[in-house]
Amino acid sequence: MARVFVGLGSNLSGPRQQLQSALASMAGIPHTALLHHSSFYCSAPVGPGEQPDYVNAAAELETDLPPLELLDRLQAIENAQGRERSVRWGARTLDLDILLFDRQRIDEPRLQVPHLRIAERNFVLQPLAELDPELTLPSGETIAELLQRCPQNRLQKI
Ligand code: A4P
Ligand code: MG
Repeated sequence: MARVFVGLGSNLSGPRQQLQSALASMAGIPHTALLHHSSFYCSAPVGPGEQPDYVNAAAELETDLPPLELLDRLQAIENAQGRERSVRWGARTLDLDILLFDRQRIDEPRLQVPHLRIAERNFVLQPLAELDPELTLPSGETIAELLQRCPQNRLQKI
């Protein structure tokens, strides 16, 4: 089974409830187990224009699904929770990103892993560090090391 980390984010329509629902749905993905999730964090929005604060978290899964099938399942959950894709980095009810898939590097049109912006975002790294600070990227860097170098945007555990 592959060990996978998924980032969760929402800043519309009851963000905490959106994350709770997403976790419940992720627990039902076939051939997959939801092992742990981090605390929820309130974070300053990164992106265009005025938008509400985000709630972010990370989850640890084990799966027998290939990466693109897992992506399909996660996108189905986003869609079921009313996700509309209009503005890149714009406000959203739910964003589920595959952050790490074992120590694989994946570079396909629909899927790049590790997630390309993982190292710039404390709202991704802090929840991951809570799950496993020793977690290592394919580059050999640990989450704790990345976190030390990352911009410290406003982030607060809820
Ligand atoms: N895609 C490629 N790689 C992946 C991956 N590793 N995981 C593709 C998931 N999807 C991946 O994503 C666009 C396409 O990326 C998908 O169709 C998939 O095939 P999307 O979710 O439709 O669009 P997006 O999320 O607006 O784009 P993107 O580039 O994924 O945005 P990010 O980088 O996820 O940023 N500020 C705070 N505080 N907290 C946040 O959570 N999130 C974003 C979104 C911006 N600002 C934020 C937050
Ligand atoms: Mg996304």
